[in-house]
Amino acid sequence: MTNSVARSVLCFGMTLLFLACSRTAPAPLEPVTPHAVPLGAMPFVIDTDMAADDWLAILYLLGRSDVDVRAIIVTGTGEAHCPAGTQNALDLAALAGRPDIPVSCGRETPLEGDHAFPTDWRERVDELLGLSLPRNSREASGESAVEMLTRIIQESLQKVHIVALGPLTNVAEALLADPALVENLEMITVMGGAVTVAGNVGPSSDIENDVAEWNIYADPRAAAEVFASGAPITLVPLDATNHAPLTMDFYKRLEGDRTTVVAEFVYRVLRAQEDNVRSGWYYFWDPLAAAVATDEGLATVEEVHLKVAVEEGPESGRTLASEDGSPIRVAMTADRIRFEELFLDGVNGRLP
Ligand code: AGV
Ligand code: CA
Repeated sequence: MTNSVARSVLCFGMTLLFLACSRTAPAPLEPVTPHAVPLGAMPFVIDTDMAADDWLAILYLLGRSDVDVRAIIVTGTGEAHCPAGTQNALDLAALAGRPDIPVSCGRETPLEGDHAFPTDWRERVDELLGLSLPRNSREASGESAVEMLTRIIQESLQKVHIVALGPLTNVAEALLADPALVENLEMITVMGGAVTVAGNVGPSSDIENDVAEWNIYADPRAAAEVFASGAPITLVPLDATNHAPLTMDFYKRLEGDRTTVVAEFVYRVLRAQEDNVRSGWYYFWDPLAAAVATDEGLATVEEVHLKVAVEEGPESGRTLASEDGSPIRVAMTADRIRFEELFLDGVNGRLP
C-alpha cells in the first residue's frame, strides 16, 4: 500500500469513529446555577459509600429546600474507594447547584474484621458506571470525615439528622470518640440490615451468609456500636426496601418525565444499569431511606430491640431481634407508589 492510500484509509476510519462517537456520546450536563439553602431548613449530614443508588439518594436530598445538607462524608469501607468517591460526591453536589458542600472521606478499614465489597462492584462505581459529570472546581476538605461530622454536630444550633447509606464506620468512630454527640442528633436514618427477611450478601456473592445485608456486613462492629450508642435510630432494612424494587415501569416513566439536569443524570444512571433493572433484583435501597428520612409516612415503622452479630461466621452482620438489643425504629414496609411520586418530583425540582 502506498503512503497516500494508507492515509486515506486511516482518515476514512477516523471519520467513521468520529461519526460513531458523535452519535452516541451523551450531551455534557450543565450544572444547576449555585444557590443558597433557605433559612430554617433542617441540618443534615449524608454519610455515603457512593454506590449508584447513593447518588440518587443524594440528589433527592439536594432537591429539597427544607433540607440543609451541611456535608457529605464518604465511607472508605463501602463500595467506592476514597479518591473516586470523594470526587464523585463533589461533582454531584455541583451538578445540583451546591458546589460549596464540604466533602471528605473516612478510614478504609472496618473497625473490626476484614469484610469488603466485591472489587468489580467497587471499580464500576468508582468509574461512575462510565458516565461523566462536570467537574466541581473545589477540592476535598482537609478535615477527615470523622472530624467534619463531629464539628458539624457540635456547632449546629439545631439537632442534626444523619442519613447513613453505607457501612457505619464513620458514624461509629465519631460516636465512640465523643458519646455526647447523641445529645445533638435529631435522628440517624440508616439504610441497612435485614430483620425478618433474608440477607443480600450470600445471594449476590460467593460468601456463605444468607442473613446479612451488605452495609452491616461490611462493618458489623461499627453497626453494633451505633445501635448501642443511645442515638435515635430509624433503620430502613431490606424488609422495607424489598417493597421498592426499581422497575422498568419506573424507568420508562422517568424517560418521559425528566425536566431538569438532575433528572437527566438519574435517567442516565438507570440506563447504564438497564440490565439489572430488567432482571428485577435492583432496588431503591438508599433513595427509599433518604425519602423516609424526610417523610416517615412512606414506611410503617415499629420499635424493635435489635442486636448485630459481630462474630465471624455465616451469620456475621445479621441484625436480629433480641430482648437485650437496643430499641431501634425499624421500617418494615414501604409505600412504593408514594415513594416513586416523591422521588420523581424531587429530582424534577417539583418539591417545595
Ligand atoms: O445492600 C444495599 C446497599 C445500599 O446502600 N448496597 C447498595 C446500596 O447502595 C449494597 C448492595 C447490595 N446488593 C448490591 C449492592 C448489588 N447487587 N450491587 C451493588 N451493591
Ligand atoms: Ca449505599
